Amino acid sequence: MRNYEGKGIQGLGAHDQAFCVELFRRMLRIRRVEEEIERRYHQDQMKTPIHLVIGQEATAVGCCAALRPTDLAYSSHRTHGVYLAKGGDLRAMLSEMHCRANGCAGSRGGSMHLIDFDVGMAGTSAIVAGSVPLATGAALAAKMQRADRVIAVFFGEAATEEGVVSECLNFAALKKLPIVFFCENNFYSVQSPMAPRQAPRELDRWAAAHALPSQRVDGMNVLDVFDAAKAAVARARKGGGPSFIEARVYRYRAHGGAGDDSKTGYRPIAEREAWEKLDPVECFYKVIAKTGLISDPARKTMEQEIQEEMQEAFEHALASADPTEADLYRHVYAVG
Ligand SMILES: Cc1ncc(C[n+]2csc(CCOP(=O)(O)OP(=O)(O)O)c2C)c(N)n1
Ligand SMILES: [Mg+2]
Repeated sequence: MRNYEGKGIQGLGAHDQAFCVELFRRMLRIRRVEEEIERRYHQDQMKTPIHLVIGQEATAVGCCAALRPTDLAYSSHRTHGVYLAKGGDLRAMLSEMHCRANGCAGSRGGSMHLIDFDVGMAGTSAIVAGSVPLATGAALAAKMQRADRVIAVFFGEAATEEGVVSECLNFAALKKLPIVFFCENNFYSVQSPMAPRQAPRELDRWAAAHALPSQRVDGMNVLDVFDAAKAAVARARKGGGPSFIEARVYRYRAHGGAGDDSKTGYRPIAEREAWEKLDPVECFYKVIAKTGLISDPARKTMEQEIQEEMQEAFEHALASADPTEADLYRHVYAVG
């Protein structure tokens, strides 16, 4: 519970109580959906690579809670958390992962390419840093159209090793674009730790050198994330320009696929275990339970509702039709 200490009365500060319970429900839902994806993954019915966010739920939920449905979110290859936190349709996500015609990307993308324009989930990309210039372009469009729209883009710390991210920070600061750059720093790129990849540097300070407000938050603490995102979104909406948030997090599972890969030796098991004590879902539950906002029976009901929704969504995906040959030629543009 270290991560909720000193945050005002019993850790919740001035946040609305129902809102806190809702943040918990959103994180729990993402956790349970991913656990079920993981449990079923070896049945080989999901024809897609997966990158689980288990352990990183607070970043997506905290930041997306600061966005309106009309604001846009973009994400990296680690997609499920942002998609669901932004309000993406669970059935369409699972259909996509099962390569069904009614998937959210028409079965063309799989887990790494989730999109739901109805709720402002504007897209995700398998290319490290690939979403960052797309989001920056969308922010330029919002500004040129004088639209009341803020863009948030999520990316891992490895994306900051790609030149295009520097270019986007510079361009967004120069043009005062309405965008929040949200870096989820989980310290690893696949199985490479930071030391061989980046000269010792603080990412929040590196970003600040591009002349935009930048801060580091505790990414395991959904309220810290929300507060930082709320301020950054408000600033962008007022025409104050971009911000950068570095959230330190830890993924509890393998880089890709199901299960944990720590036993291959690239990261100490004790390191993962230490971060598991900061579990964003369970630590927050303890805080809201201690404060009397939720009881164990109420949580049980919440768990049951999530289970029912999830099982129905899996069944729906499995019962949905495969794409047909004709679908191959839809959305294809060729110049003769
Ligand atoms: C341009 C590019 N280079 C390399 C890869 C291979 N790759 C896929 S995910 C990944 C790690 C990305 O790490 P990070 O951005 O920190 O995100 P995380 O997986 O830790 O969430 C790499 C190197 C890729 N997809 N795209
Ligand atoms: Mg990383």
